[in-house]
Amino acid sequence: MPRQGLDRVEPGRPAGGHQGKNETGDPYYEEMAEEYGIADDGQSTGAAFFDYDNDGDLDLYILINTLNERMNISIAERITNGKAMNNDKLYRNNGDGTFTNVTVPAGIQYEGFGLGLAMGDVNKDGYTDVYVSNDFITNDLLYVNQKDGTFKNEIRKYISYQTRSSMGNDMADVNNDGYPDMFTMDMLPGYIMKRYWEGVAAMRHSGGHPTGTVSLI
Ligand SMILES: [Ca+2]
Ligand SMILES: [Ca+2]
Ligand SMILES: [Ca+2]
Ligand SMILES: [Ca+2]
Repeated sequence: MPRQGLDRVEPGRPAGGHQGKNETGDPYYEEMAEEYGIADDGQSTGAAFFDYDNDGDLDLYILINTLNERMNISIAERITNGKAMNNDKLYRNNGDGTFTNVTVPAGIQYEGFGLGLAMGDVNKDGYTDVYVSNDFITNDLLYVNQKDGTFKNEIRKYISYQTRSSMGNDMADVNNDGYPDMFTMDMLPGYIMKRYWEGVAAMRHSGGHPTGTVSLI
């Protein structure tokens, strides 16, 4: 089985930006994103290397969170064609020291507000799936690997209840059944939102002067 890395294994050649050891015997690195074709200019909040096509080299998922005017809109049609400013990115490792942006053809097309990224094989089919927690522009995304180089957002099929304003997330198999379980932080769950709007109503009732405080934890 090939070793997972940015490069195919070649004897005597270090992988990725790893430059081997310096004169003092310590490993050292060189910034080589430009050479590899992954010097992405998006406003990213996270990234993960994972082998989505099971060919032995690591591909790259980049989580995007671009501040833009759509963040002031609470009701708006979601962009699901890959053209949103807040669309995440997927780069396929070509195995020759270069990457190709395969975001749209791979089905990574949902507008987001990405704050958390986790990888795991949620259906135990041998292909890694992707969980993205989004704050409020879109629901969270569960990109299930279709095993043909594409992903499909199947979160409604897998999860009956989602967070309102997701922050970070993680995956771990907490009950040792072989299936990764998911944990997502919600900044504004329903009961907090209720307190918030009660506070706003009280403020309006008093002529603009707050009658109490609303704590958003
Ligand atoms: Ca790969
Ligand atoms: Ca590859
Ligand atoms: Ca899977
Ligand atoms: Ca489990």
